[in-house]
Order: sequence, then C-alpha cells, then structure tokens
Amino acid sequence: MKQLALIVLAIAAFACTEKQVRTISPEADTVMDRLQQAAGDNQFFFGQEDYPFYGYSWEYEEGRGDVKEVCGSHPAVLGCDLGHIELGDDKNLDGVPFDVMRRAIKDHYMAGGIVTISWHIRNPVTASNAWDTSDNTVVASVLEGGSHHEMFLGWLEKAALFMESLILEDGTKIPVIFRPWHEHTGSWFWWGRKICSPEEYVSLWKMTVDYMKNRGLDNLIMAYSPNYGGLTEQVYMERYPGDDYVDILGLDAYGDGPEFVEVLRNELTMVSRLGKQHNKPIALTECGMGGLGNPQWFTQIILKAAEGIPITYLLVWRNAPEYKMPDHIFAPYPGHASVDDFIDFYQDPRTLFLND
Ligand code: BMA
Repeated sequence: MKQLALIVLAIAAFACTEKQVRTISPEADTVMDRLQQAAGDNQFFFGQEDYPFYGYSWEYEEGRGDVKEVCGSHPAVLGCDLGHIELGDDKNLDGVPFDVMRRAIKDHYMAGGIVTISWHIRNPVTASNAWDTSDNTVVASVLEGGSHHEMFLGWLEKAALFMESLILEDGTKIPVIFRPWHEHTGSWFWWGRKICSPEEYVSLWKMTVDYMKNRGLDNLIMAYSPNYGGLTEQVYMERYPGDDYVDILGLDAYGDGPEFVEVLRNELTMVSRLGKQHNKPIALTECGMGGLGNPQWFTQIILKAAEGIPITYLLVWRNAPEYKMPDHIFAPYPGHASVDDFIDFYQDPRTLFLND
C-alpha cells in the first residue's frame, strides 16, 4: 500500500513538472539560437526603444530613425512598451499608437530584426501609474483570491490580444522577447522589492507566463531584468521565478563614469556566471546614459563594461522629441557630440545592427 502511494506521488510529481515546462515556437527558438550564436562569436545585437516612431527632432516619419541617420543602419533590436494597453487605449503611455507599433514590429521582424516588449503597466489598485508605490498590497491583490484578480486578468487579456495580433500573413507568430515586471530589485514600480514579498513577485511572474502560455502564445521569450547596483547572486536570484519561466537573464543599467564601468563589469560577470549555471543567454535588457552627456559613452563606457562578457544584446532607451522631453535621449542624432564615437561603436566588429 505504502509503495503504491509512493508510485502515485512520483507520477503526480512528474505530471506537475511536465505541465510546467514551456516550449517555445520554432521561430522563437531561432531567435534564441541566433542570440547564443552571436555571443559565441563575441558579438552582440544593438537595440533601441521606440527607434522607428520618433527621434530628437521628428515624430512619425516613415523610414526615419536617429541611429540610422547617424550610422546608416537601424538598430537590430526594436524595443516597444505596452503601457496603457491595459486601459484599452489606442496609444501607449508615450503616445505611440498600438496600430503603428504593430506594423513597425512586423516590418522590423521581416527585415531580420529582433523584437522586445516591456510593460509599464498602471497600478491596478490606485489607478495611478506604474511608479505609484504607495500601496504594498497591490501585488497580493492581483493574485488568485485577491480583490483585483478578475480585473487584472482582463488587463492580461488586453496584452495577450496585442501579442496575438503580432502575426505574419501566413499565420507565423512573430517571436517577442517579453520583459514584464522589470527592475524589481529596485523599489520604484509597484512590483518592486520593498513593495511585495519574493513569493508574491514570483507568483505574479508565473501567473503572467502561465496566462500567456495557456492562450497558446508560445512565441514569447521571457526575459528577467533586475536593476543594476548592489546586486549579489543572492539578490539577483531572490525573486527568480525558475528556469521553466525564464529564457534570458537580463540586467538594466544606467550610468556613466569609471565606477559605473567597474560595478557593471562585476555585475555582468556575475550574471554571466548565472547564465552558464542555468543555461540561459544574458543581455543588457536596458542601458544608457540619460542625456548622453559623455560623447564617448558608447566606446569608453558600455563597450568597456561588456568587454569579454557574452552579452547577446543591449538595448538603449528612447530618444524622446526634444520639445516633449528635453535631454531624454540615449543614442545620438545627426549633429550630436557623440556621433563619431557612435560610428566607431557601429564599426566595431562586436556590434550587430539591422544591416548585419
Ligand atoms: C521611462 C521614461 C518615461 C517613459 C517610460 C516608458 O524610462 O522614458 O518617459 O514613459 O520609460 O517608456
């Protein structure tokens, strides 16, 4: 009897693990292979958030892009953000129409590029933005059994519907590196370190991934992206949702100067070690220097920090139009002081752009 019980338990445990394993689509697999291959060749892809939508002095002009106007190629990675999709809005939190975003994602993928999507999702309890950390019960309230669970499933559905619309004419689902709940080792978003417990964070992540998986969204490659600074392995892994729920180990890092290079090198080295242990590619899922005041940031800061470390891609943040947000740029535009340095970065054999 006891033996039978053990066998039943073993089968149940096996069934449970089986159920948890995510498989990704062949196209998503190809992206993973390409990332690994680049890192193996001591190369990485360069990306920028919102690059086709606007730049320092323009908005919504088909074919334009600050980076392309500086070096001749668009970035290899296009970053987009879903913030405000949860409200049913037709534009995201930075004013990008979701229709325009969908088209740009298809064009970018068809041109051989890689797509990543983050989600500055609003606070479902206070109805304020993602940065509202005033209530530390929010994560618990969206989990199963919580007061805002049903509402939150509606928000996940809106994001899933957008993801489902990312298909080609022949029905191929465009692979997307999905990066929700980012920078959670900091405490500036409602899912941050001081706002929820590790268990709550992990449940939020798993609920999100399971929801997408159950809708058949096997084109999502999940990227985990703690924030730079004060990271030990323990802090990095404290809220890790598990190997079945994460495909890329990331790091978000903003800064400048020798100390930034040193700390970033140390933390990237640690992430690289974890990547090897967990058999996951690693990436600088967001990085940059706000305002790009250092004209040699690309070759002297970020290339130096990542030298010899097998990052697969890096994504700098958006170049907001100057009249909307002065000094909110992360890549050069024609005439900017860092143009020459950026061209050196572009020509460096380690960097891969859309042309590559
Ligand atoms: C931030 C800034 C904000 C923006 C947000 C989401 O870092 O760029 O202006 O709304 O990202 O893109």
